[in-house]
Parts: sequence; structure tokens; C-alpha cells
Amino acid sequence: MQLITPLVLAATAATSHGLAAPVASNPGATTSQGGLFAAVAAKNAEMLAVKEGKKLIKDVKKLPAAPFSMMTEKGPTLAKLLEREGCVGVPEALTLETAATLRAFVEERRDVAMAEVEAGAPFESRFGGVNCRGKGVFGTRQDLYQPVDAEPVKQALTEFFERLRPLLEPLVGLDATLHEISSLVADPGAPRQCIHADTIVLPCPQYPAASMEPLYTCFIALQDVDDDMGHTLFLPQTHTDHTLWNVRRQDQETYIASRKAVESNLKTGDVAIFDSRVLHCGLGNTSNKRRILFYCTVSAQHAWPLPDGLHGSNSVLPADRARWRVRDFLAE
Ligand SMILES: O=C(O)CCC(=O)C(=O)O
Repeated sequence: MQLITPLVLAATAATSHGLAAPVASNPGATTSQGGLFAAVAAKNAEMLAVKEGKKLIKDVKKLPAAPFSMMTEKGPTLAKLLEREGCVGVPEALTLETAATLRAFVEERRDVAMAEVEAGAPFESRFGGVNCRGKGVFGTRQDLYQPVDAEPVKQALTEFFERLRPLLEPLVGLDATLHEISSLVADPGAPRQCIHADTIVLPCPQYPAASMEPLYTCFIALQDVDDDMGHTLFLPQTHTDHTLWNVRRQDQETYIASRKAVESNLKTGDVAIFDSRVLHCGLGNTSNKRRILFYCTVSAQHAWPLPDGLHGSNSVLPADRARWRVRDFLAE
């Protein structure tokens, strides 16, 4: 996810009339960390994230999760809840076997991708930009693209869409495009992220004529996530509120502190589904275990309406970009 962080943006790019163009680069979201400026910006983002955790976010509850049987029997109702809340959990989106096979594949692919980058392949051809990634070329948190042509990835997507169809069909329809197919790997020591949204809210004052159907990102755990491995934290119902794009940092903090917060608590194969506009962040991994999430992002709208880099949900290999619809993974 090449993130656009309104919270950092508005703090650094507000104009005299109070509007920040939501297009500036995000100091917290980097690909490979080149140069002193990027390193300093990354450190500042990490400090901001710690402050958010200590001062602004209190009383974190669990992400509400619908039992699998409710998802199958009442998919349209759950879809409405997700539209309203901006995030929801569903258990058992992948079987344990599929999750284990995919995890082994991601681990292997990561080693290969790192070796290829070290041998000269462009970092951006294998990895996406990620907020608060830690030090070094690869950092401690990576966004590693996953190829659909690899059997474990195709198998996982097939199983996921078959199992979650009762929810996803009313939510985005079977013609929905897969905008992202990737994985998040957070190693021991991965820092907490700044609170961010992956895509901006449209229309907004800067783009009054633009509109986009919601993009839903599905984070699927490939192992049980213990508390110290870092859950994903969400601020529900923040996905339609775009005042944050255009206000001062102090006002952003007041807003964040006023919101309720929930965290994902996923077990192997469980999914957290969220609207890409909802404010969220990955928490720090203080354990000695690697956390891996497989993820995809789907939307009824096939193309982002603004040019060049404004779309934050674009973690996908070029070969798979705009290539897949949800129905491609379903039997009939
Ligand atoms: O690590 C996580 O749980 C969330 C990561 C995330 O939100 C991001 O990189 O955009």
C-alpha cells in the first residue's frame, strides 16, 4: 500500500487558506529508504505513531466479528454494517491448511524477492511503499506483492471468494476488480504505524467532481496474531469524514482522540475487512515472531478517477493489475 496519510499531509502542507492538496508525498510511507531526508522523515513518523498510541488512543476494544454462520446467512445485513462502520471481522475466511501453505509460499517468495533486489532488481518491482517500515533497505515491515499465477495464491483467493461470497456479492458485486493482491510482513521490532487512510475521501474540496465506489481491503491472518505481534487498529466510522484532510495537526489530534478504537485480534485464516478510507494503523511487533497478513482489495469501480499516485490501494504486480474480477475465482 502506497499510503497517503492525511494526518501527516495536512500537518506539513496546509496552505494559508487551510487546504492541503491531498497529493503530496507522505513522509511516513516510503518504499526503499534512500537518503538522509527520507530517514529523518521516517523517524519523525515513528515518533508521531508512538505519540498517537500514548496520548490519543485510549480504551481499545476488539474489532466486532460476525460469526461465519451469520456471514453466510445474513450477508446483505453484514454488508450494510460494514458500509456503516467501515470495518468488520469474519473468522475462518481461509482454512488452516490453505493459510499454512500460503504462509510458506510468502516466506519463500520474500527471501527470493530480497535476494533479487540485492542483486539489482528495482525494489518497487517486488515491494510496495509502507508506513513506518523501520530501518534498512527492507526495514522490519514489508508490503510484498503476490502473483496470482502462483498456485498457493490462486488457491487462497479462490477459497476466500467462495467462502466470503455471501458478504462480498452484496457489498461489491461479482464484477468487482481486484485492485490489490499483496502481503504485509511485520518482523519482530516492526514499529507502530501512524494512523492513516489508504485512500482519500472523494469528492473532497480539492476534487469536487470526482467520485469512487468504496475499496474494501481484506487482511487475512496467516498465523494466530498474539497481542504483542501487533494487531491492526481501526477507528470505525471515519471513512466518510474528510475534514481531516484539510485541518491543522492539533485539530486532527482532537478528532482522533474523540473516536472509538478497535483492534483486529485475528487467528489463522480470519479476515479483517475495511473500507480503505477508514483511519487505521498496524501496531508494533514487540514479540519474537513474524506476523504475515495476506491481503486483497476489491471495488465495484474498476479505475481510480484521479491521475498519478493518488490511489493508495495499489499494491499489485503489474501483471495482475486490472486483470482480475471476483467472479474469476468462483466456480460458476
Ligand atoms: O500492519 C498492519 O496491520 C496494517 C498495515 C497497514 O495498514 C498499512 O501498511 O497500510
